[in-house]
Order: sequence, then C-alpha cells, then structure tokens
Amino acid sequence: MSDSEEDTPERQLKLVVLGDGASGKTSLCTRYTQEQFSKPYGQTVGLDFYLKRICLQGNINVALQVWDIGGQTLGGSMLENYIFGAHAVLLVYDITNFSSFENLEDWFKVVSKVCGSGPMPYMALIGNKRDLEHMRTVKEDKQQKFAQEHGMTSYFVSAKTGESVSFCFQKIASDILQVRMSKPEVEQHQRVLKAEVINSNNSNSATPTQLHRPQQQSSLCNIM
Ligand SMILES: Nc1nc2c(ncn2[C@@H]2O[C@H](COP(=O)(O)OP(=O)(O)O)[C@@H](O)[C@H]2O)c(=O)[nH]1
Ligand SMILES: [Mg+2]
Repeated sequence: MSDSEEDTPERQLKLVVLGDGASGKTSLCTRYTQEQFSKPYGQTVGLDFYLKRICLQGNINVALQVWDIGGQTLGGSMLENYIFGAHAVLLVYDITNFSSFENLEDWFKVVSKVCGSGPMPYMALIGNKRDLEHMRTVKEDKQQKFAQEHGMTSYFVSAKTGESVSFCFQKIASDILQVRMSKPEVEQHQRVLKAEVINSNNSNSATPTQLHRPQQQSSLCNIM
C-alpha cells in the first residue's frame, strides 16, 4: 500500500500579502481561497486571515495561512508584528496604478526592517489586474527589473479573471519547500483558472463556499 495523505505531516506556511490599498490584495486572497471575486470595494481594516490546504508534488500536504493586511497600515504599529515569521511576502501592486508600483519600495523596506540582519522571507512581486492590460501604466520590464534588483520572483495575475492566481500560490509554496512543479501540475492550474473565469462571470453567489477539489479546504476569520 502506498503512503496515504494522512501519513505525511502537514507543513504550515505563513504568507503575508502587502501593498497599497485597492491594489487587489483582498480580491487575490478571496479568488484563491474561495474561488470567487466580488466587485464592491471594501477597505480591509486590520487583518483578514485565510487558510487553504493544498497538496504539492510528492504528496506533501501544506496548510497555507494567508494574511491579508489592510493597505492603510503602512507605518502602522501592528504591521511589523504581522510580517514577523512570514515564510513568504507577496508584494501586490495594480498594473494600472503607477503609484502603487512606486510604493513597493516602501513596502519592501518594511519587510527588510522586520528581518533586520536575519534572512528575508521568500519575496514575490505580484502585478495584479492583468485583465486591464489596455490601461496598464507600469511596463512589464519595470516589474521584472524591480523583482531582479530585489531578489524577488515575479508574477502577473488577475484576481478578477483568476488568471495565474492559483499557479502563483502553488509556485510560491513549491519554491519555499523546494518541490518542483511538474508540467502537468502547471497545466492543471492553468486549466482550472480558465474554468473559473467562466464560472465567476456567471455566478451570482455571494456566500463563500467550500472548495470542490478534495485536497483543498479554506476558511476565513477576521482579526482586528
Ligand atoms: N479589473 C480588476 N479589478 C480588480 C482586480 N482585483 C481587484 N480589483 C478591484 O480593485 C478594487 C480593490 O480591490 P481590493 O481587493 O479590495 O484591494 P485591496 O485594498 O488591496 O485589498 C475592487 O474594486 C476590486 O473589485 C483585478 O484583477 N482586475
Ligand atoms: Mg483589502
């Protein structure tokens, strides 16, 4: 009998999502953990906390704790506590809003400050709202340059359509745990996303639902 999923101890990863208000952090988190996108913009107050269980190649079970931090807390006294102990930080900006890109430097500095002389967490740069390509104000190579200069991996996503969202989180978890993503796995994540696009446009369900994929579960609570 092969190893069952229960035999593999679950790894916990803390992912902290930072960036300017309205760049799409909450949308990204809800798209990933609840497979939904709701349009009305409500400013995140304090912190939202999401949990999603995934399974990586080699039957590695991972609980992703996703911390969605209110953009208004740059300089806030709690911010450094939230970042502390993060395995990864996702710096999110809006590709149609140049100042959200310019402010990445400040967000990066906050993380550096928390880490002091210790190691930095895995740093991912996320250009969100890719569905608004026609309104883009930050060129792709600007993002790539910033990522390179700051030792970050770089992703372009759309929380609205779901493009590359699942792939991005799966890749981050795989990189941290040094697990390779297989080609079929990459393709599977991209296929699921395409299906989500169709569903999200037609869906009028506003309530968070349980995920359908058996190895994945999510939940949300709010911490002020
Ligand atoms: N077109 C588009 N709009 C988005 C996307 N992500 C978020 N938004 C919208 O941008 C606004 C701010 O999103 P929100 O997730 O609340 O941003 P946060 O303040 O960073 O958490 C909302 O009106 C969202 O509907 C995206 O990928 N594409
Ligand atoms: Mg928010």
